[in-house]
Amino acid sequence: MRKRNGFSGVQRRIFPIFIREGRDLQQQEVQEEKMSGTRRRFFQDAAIFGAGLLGMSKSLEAQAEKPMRMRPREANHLDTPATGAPLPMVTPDLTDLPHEMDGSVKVFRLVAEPVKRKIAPFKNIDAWGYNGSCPGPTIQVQQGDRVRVIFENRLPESTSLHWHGLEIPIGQDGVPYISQKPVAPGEKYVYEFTLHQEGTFFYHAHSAMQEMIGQIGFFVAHPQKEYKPRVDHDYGLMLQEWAVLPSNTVPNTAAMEFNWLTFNGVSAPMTTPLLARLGSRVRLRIVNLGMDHHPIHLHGHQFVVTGTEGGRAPESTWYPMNTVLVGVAQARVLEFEAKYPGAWMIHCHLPHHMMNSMMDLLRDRQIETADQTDMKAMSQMASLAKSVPFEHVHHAPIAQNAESVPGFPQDAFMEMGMDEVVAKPETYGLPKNWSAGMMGMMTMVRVLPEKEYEAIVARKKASGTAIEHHQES
Ligand SMILES: [Cu+2]
Repeated sequence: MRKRNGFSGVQRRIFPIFIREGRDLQQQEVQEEKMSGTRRRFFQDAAIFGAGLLGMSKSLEAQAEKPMRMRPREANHLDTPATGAPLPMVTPDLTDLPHEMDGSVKVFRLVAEPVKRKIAPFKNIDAWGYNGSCPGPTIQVQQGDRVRVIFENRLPESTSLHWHGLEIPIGQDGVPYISQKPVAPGEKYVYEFTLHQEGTFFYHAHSAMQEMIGQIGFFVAHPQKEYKPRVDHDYGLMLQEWAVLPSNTVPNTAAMEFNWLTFNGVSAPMTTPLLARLGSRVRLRIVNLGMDHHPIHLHGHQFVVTGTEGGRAPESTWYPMNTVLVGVAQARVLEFEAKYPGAWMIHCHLPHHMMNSMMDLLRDRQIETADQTDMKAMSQMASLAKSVPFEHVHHAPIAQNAESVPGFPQDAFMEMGMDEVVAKPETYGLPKNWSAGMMGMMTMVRVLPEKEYEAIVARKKASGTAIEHHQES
């Protein structure tokens, strides 16, 4: 087994002290033995999972006897970048901003403008963003690049662009009145700088209310020298929160109570699952710009934080975690080995961030938390289903005497399946009613054995949803 893909690599990261200091080899061997036991079990699980999900278990059993084989530079990207080129980050539910070259300068065109965003199948909001997108399109460059951003303001008020975390000349810092004149509606402004850093950054308007109505986007600087260990998948998630009153579309940017929580501008179950090939190494970059700090939790796998908004962190600072607090204006970069097959949740663990606004859905038909009967609730759900795209109105079982129990209902009646309306290649093969378990600031990483992974990639290709990157050739 090649070290890069094998568990010896994982082991190096899990037990760095034994290995780095070259001592206690016996203990290392014990761990190695434990690992191979884990590996056996994990292949058995893989075979069972494969058989259950898509009925493609034949070659999996054979695979279980062989070491995993990884393609070089495989990725969530269908077109593998040329050797030596950085693996681009994929920002699900958003696009990348293309660029053109002016000599050796990478030239981007960014337009600030109002954006209508569907954040759930039954909820549209009037946000502001860039180039028709909220958050704005992802900018990806490489450390050392000379970057020019031709910025145009099509908002009804003045704005500017701040490059969060970049060490660039003061004239490029984008703070109104301090480092530049505000860019008036209809005006253009050109930002240009050379990037000496690597890491996960972002751009945003440097005005509080504009930030809260959505004016932010990823700015990723890939390192000149590839990070070690290299990853097979690289994903970005932008955290935002919105206060939108029932029957309204305009977020209240002064509110402190948020009822819509989004990853990359959409609430679960509209968030597109992240795909990871079983045995691959996954990087996840998370940026937060809102009024709350979000503890982001990954199910089923431990990860290490390999970087912050300040760039790559030394390996000596990495330690196992499964929940990372992403504070406001911070970036946290996680990496993990996708070892266990399944659809594993990634979500903010603040309970109120794990749901969408029932108030907004139900409007005046809000289910009261007292004096409620199953039949009444179901009839409310049924009338709701006429105006919103639920495919099935039902709920998990409740006790016969439920209504006599103080506190009932809590989560009963909250489950609304809408598998069909949010279906896309990445949701293919998920269990029926999966969408009823997904709400708010939530997505999942689907760790898939080879054949299942390939089946979904084929569906993405067929549906034309394959993500294309604008790599220099
Ligand atoms: Cu949260």
